[in-house]
Amino acid sequence: MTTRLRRIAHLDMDAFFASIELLRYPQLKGLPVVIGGGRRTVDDALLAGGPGQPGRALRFIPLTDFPLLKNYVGRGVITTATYAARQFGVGSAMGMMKAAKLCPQAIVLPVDFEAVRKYARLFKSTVTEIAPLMEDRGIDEVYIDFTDVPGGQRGGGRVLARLIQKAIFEATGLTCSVGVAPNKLLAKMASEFNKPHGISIVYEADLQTLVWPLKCRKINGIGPKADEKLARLGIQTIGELAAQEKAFLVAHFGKATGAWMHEVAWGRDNRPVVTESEPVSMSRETTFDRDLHAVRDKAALGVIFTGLCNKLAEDLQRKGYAAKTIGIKLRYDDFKIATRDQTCEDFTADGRLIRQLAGQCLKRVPLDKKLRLLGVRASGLVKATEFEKLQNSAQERLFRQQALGLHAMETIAKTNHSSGQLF
Ligand code: DCP
Ligand code: MG
Repeated sequence: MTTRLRRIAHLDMDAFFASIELLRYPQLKGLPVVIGGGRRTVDDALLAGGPGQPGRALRFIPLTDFPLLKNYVGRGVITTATYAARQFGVGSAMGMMKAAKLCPQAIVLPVDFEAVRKYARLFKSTVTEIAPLMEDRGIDEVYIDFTDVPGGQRGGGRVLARLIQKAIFEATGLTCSVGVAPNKLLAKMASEFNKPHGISIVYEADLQTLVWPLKCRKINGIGPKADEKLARLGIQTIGELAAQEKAFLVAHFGKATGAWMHEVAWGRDNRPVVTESEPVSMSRETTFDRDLHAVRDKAALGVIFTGLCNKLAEDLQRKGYAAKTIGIKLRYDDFKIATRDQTCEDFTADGRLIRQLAGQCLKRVPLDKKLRLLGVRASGLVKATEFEKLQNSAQERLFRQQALGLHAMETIAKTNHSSGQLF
């Protein structure tokens, strides 16, 4: 039996925001296009078309109708550029006016954040369908643990990387680049080696030939400041960094950073691939414009309280969670804080039930002082899909729930009638 090597992939979409625009306007393929500038008004103008041609199909808009960089006036910066535009030296974070000098003929389009989010979700879900151990690293990049995935070892990870690239292209029409290496640090560097639409495989033994010639700045974590300081010390490349004594780096950069620099220069990194962390709790709170009193401002407080509970329920539903525990937080006019919570029999994302439980919490705190702040919190969260599975699989549970629901309503009804109680 062959031993499994640790194989970690870093996947990064190619010219992400720009490639998304090319899906919308395929006639721009191969041309220099930069993304930046104002809102989607440019786009609306394109869509509207000239007189007598309202709402032209986007793919038929003639090239001459697209705005050019040379006509751009303003202080906007470029978020990204197609590879055709990059040949002119145009790229991310460059001022548009400066870029116009380098590539006046480039077409300028604004970012469509909604489309960006949609494609980001789509490519990430395509990855997890094939390789479930994925760490979300931002809008267009992820780490993937290939080690135990079928095909993850073949060709050092090349077979699986190719499969994922193909699946993403089929799902989105977009290309990406993948680096596969023994750890995240090296994988992140490797994904840039063959951009766009490339795959690079790096083994431990490649450190000297592939990694050491690179500039220190290529290490994820060495920013412009550290890089400048390294340069002042005569250290330009990762190889030169690796040649330094650890003690020397510690003396110049401090214990933690110095030791870390030494490790990364030698290609060592044990960080695990961390799959999406689940939120522990969600909350909504509000500070009042003026301090409110539980009895004298009862009506106003009641409205605010119900509003918070409904917003919290919406948050849970939108993000797909249900909560086991509902709590409240009060801040009094003397800035003292009181919290209480209540655990329910089942999970909930229902505004009315949250309001009932939070109301029960409120009965357990002193309400003689004025209040500055009121908050509602949901914790003990589960994914709503898990919750539904639980529900569907046990019919008796549902009956029990209904019975409890009725009981809860009775309790609420009783307390509503008792005097001196706020909720
Ligand atoms: N982005 C941004 N502002 C920046 C850099 C990037 O808004 N200063 C956005 C636009 C990019 C996206 O983030 O499309 C992803 O960033 P990348 O650095 O991965 O750049 P690209 O995906 O555009 O190009 P590459 O092919 O080099 O990955
Ligand atoms: Mg990218």
